[in-house]
Amino acid sequence: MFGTPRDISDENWSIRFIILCWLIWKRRCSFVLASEVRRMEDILTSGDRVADRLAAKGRWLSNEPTVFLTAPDDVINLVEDDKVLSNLVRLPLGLSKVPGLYVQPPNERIDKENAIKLELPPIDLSKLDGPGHHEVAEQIVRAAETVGFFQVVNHGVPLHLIQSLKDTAHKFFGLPLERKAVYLAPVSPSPLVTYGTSYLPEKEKALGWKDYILMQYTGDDEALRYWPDEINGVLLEYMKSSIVMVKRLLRVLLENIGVKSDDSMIDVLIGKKMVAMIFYPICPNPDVTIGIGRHSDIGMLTVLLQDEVGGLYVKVEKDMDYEKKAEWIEIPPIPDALVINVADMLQVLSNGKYRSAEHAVRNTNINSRVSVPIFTMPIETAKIAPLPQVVEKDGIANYREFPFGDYMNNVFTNALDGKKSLDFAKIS
Ligand SMILES: O=C(O)CCC(=O)C(=O)O
Repeated sequence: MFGTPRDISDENWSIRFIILCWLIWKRRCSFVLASEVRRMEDILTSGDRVADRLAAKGRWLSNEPTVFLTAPDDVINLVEDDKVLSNLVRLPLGLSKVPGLYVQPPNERIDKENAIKLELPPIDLSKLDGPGHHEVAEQIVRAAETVGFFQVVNHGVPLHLIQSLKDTAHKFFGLPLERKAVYLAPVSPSPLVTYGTSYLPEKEKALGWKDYILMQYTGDDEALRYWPDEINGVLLEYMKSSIVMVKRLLRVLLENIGVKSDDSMIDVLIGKKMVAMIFYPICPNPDVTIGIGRHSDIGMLTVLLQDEVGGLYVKVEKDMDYEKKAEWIEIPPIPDALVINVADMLQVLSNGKYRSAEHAVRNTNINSRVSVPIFTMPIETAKIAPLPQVVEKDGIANYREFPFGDYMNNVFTNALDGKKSLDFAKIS
């Protein structure tokens, strides 16, 4: 029944042989993979011409989905296990299931069943300079005081520019990875430009399902020199005409709280600008991921260009009209409209009268989406505190005074967490 001693020894040899082959194969794989990763780390920290070197590694760094999908599971697991590396390498486009690092805890997801669409018509800014001024100003103020988000049309930003920007964004993110990887944070030729997926992967609970390129504006010359050539022209033009609109909106909002603003005041309040281009790839499991997690913007006003795909949601706060109806309000795309939202500094200056809205982006499994936000914010040395005219009226200041640079540093060293950023300034 048990066979002869000779038989047993034969069986032992074949089992040993199989185990030996398996061990050699496994050792070889882990050696290859570990060295790949070490070389990646070298590259990413070396400050070398990263593009050439990443290009040479196209086998699994390519953003060709099929190439990535043919990579051994171990490669995917390695990238999956390392948040920072995964953030730097690439979203695994084309996967049929999102890797674990992108799966959000249930309380961070956006449940579509728990959301309503904001059906308010967009505000027509062409009427702001005519007899309709009062009515339009009231619409802007009401929106800033309630949801903190509104959409505008006839805003003065040329429509051909908006279309061209969307096309440019799709083209840019469609470039081979090595062309974009030169802007990865550790190796970017300028601190003004950063490419990545999640903003602070080492601190976030799960990664965002997106890619972004973030550019600081410090002047035209620097923008033309350091922002990617493929996008700098159209982005600069878009930013400049958007800023004209931001100034008009800001004047209306300040006037409503009794503050007469002049050019020098506005220049301080929106003296710092950042522009991002964001790409949300099609997601196989949009119910468990998030494009950008819950956050409020840190500056004054944000101008957002979103394409026709949708996915932008505002969190309903306790005292909102929508409180009993839903947890989220969807801001649907409107052709030719731009989205405007109130950010933290405007909430502070208005002593809480204007609402910096907590918002997030949900992915879809139907289309990839692009958006282009322009963040306007005070210069870093500006001392921010509720404006005296509002404090006098309210009888109390709800926020302390601080330099904007300190606020910014605090936000940029912490993971996104809804409106927690404002705790830095609150007097409780
Ligand atoms: O992509 C969007 O619609 C929103 C982007 C956003 O919230 C941000 O970049 O802060």
